[in-house]
Amino acid sequence: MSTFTMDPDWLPFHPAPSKPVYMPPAGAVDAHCHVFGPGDRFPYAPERKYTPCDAPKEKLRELRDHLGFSRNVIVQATCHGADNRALVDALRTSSDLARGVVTIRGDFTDERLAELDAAGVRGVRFNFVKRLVDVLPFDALRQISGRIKELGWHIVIYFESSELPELYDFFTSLPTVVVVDHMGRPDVSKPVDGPEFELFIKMMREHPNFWSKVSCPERLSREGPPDYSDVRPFARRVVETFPDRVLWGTDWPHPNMKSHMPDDGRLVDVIPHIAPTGELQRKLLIDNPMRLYWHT
Ligand code: 0GY
Repeated sequence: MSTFTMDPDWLPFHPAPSKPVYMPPAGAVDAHCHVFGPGDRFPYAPERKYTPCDAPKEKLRELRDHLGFSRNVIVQATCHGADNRALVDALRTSSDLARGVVTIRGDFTDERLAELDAAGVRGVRFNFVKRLVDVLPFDALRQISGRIKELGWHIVIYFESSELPELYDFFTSLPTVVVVDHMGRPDVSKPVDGPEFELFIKMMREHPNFWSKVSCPERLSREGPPDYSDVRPFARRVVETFPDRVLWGTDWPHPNMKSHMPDDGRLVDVIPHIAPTGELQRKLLIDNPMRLYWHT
């Protein structure tokens, strides 16, 4: 009997994703995915906002191979709080094919950070989505930014587009490379050249240390699967405008999806629509993530 029971409305990941029609180039990196538990071995955090189904490293690897990817970047999800053990275990057993982005607290010692670095951690995630976290300790985040800069790590930020005006100055004062999750979650019912998305584009344009993940059409779309056609113009604009600062990820196992659970194969099939040339695809899937996470 498992120690944890997933939330009653939790949607588990797709049991048998299709094989993508689009074949990623050899060496492609899925730069945004998670591992959950298993809860019996790596307990979920007491302060979590949701209890997911277990999504262990073995399943992630199976998916990686099935979709035709070579490497993963595993991002700490809020259900594990700042307990990064499941993620670190996945990195240490990955044969150098995975890197990590963790959550840390101000009281982590330098030794602990060095251990994370040795395991393959290359960044920290600051989560500003209010349904996922309780507090935004700006001073602590600033202090953490200074410490991880010394390690050559970067910061991943996750926020709702409606919050960007308020958070803009804080974000643009961060001293490292800053990677924005899911294009800053644009409201895709608004125009792609409207003021809301323009603010995000301006942040990218005026701050060359900013990168974006062009991930999660399934979260942003109003039209839904399998094409997610309303999200494509947003992602394509970002890829074509900032080809050297974009990353792509599955977001497996798709926490907190309520409308539907995506078929990961169909998500991969969105890639050629947002990165229409071989060169853009190579940058998005290989050159950029390899530079940021494997320092090649
Ligand atoms: C994502 C998105 C979500 C969840 C988390 O850390 C998390 O719990 O990131 C979400 O609920 O939108 O990127 O996985």
